[in-house]
Amino acid sequence: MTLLICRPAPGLVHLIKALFRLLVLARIRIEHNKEKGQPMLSDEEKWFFDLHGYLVLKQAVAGEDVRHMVELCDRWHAMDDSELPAPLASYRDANSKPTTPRSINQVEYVEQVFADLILNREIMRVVLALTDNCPQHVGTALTANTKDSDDLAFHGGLSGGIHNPANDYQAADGRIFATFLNAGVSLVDVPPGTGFVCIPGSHKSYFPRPDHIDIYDGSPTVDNVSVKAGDVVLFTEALCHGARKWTEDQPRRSVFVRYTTSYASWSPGSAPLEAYRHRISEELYELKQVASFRHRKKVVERLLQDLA
Ligand SMILES: O=C(O)CCC(=O)C(=O)O
Repeated sequence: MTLLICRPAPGLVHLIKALFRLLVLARIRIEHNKEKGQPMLSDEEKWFFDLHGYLVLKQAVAGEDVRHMVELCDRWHAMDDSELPAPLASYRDANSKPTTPRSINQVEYVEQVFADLILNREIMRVVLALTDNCPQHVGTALTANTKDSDDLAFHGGLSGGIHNPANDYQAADGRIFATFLNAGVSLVDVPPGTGFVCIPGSHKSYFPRPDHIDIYDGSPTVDNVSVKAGDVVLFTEALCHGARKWTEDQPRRSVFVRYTTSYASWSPGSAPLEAYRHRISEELYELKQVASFRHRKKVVERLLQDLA
């Protein structure tokens, strides 16, 4: 009688065996991917990123989240700095330089949608690969450009000499390694002729850029990347880049999410805000921390398992 109760049905045994086989296969795949070092990027993505210094991740952010972020962007950008809920703060005082595009930072401590954006699966897939699985989140800037905003001149770009390890770029042994990345998330459609521009390949150039080359030059020297709402332009900050003047009636709303390697950081002081720690998840708190290059963060382990 007891035996009859304990013996599992043959169908169940098959199911358990099949599940076990799946688990073993998944484990093998993770190990295999770890060995290859950069499992998360396709060969074509590696080729494109190495050649140009950026990737476009199409529709990486859900429409519902984009709409929510636009709403928050409009609400907060209509406020003076003194009225913003803590710990929101403008990068530069909007009153003293009114034509500088205004960026509002620390948004992830106030609204979950920005915390989710930092850990967005598609963005993290690329960030993990490029930082050799040692990322640190160092900042999130919710930015609005209007027709009255200044354009942003070219900055970044390499020209020979010693590479600063805090903003380095290397490609070798089938891998890419970059220590400072910016995921430019567009919350609106950006028509050609305006928005993000860069000099493709300038993240590994040897010769200095001639003085007359500027953000309004055309192809093939300058790439003007037109994107749709929900697309992400993920670039190495070693790339020479800038932004053309905005030409549309409705503001350009973007979120710039910045990541570095956890040990060679462009902004070593940008650790999590301890006073607001309770507002973010343990995973995000960990992602914001400095760590040794030998240390594998738990959040990275979890993401690698999810992505495998
Ligand atoms: O507005 C843009 O697309 C460029 C932003 C930029 O240059 C930066 O975040 O470093």
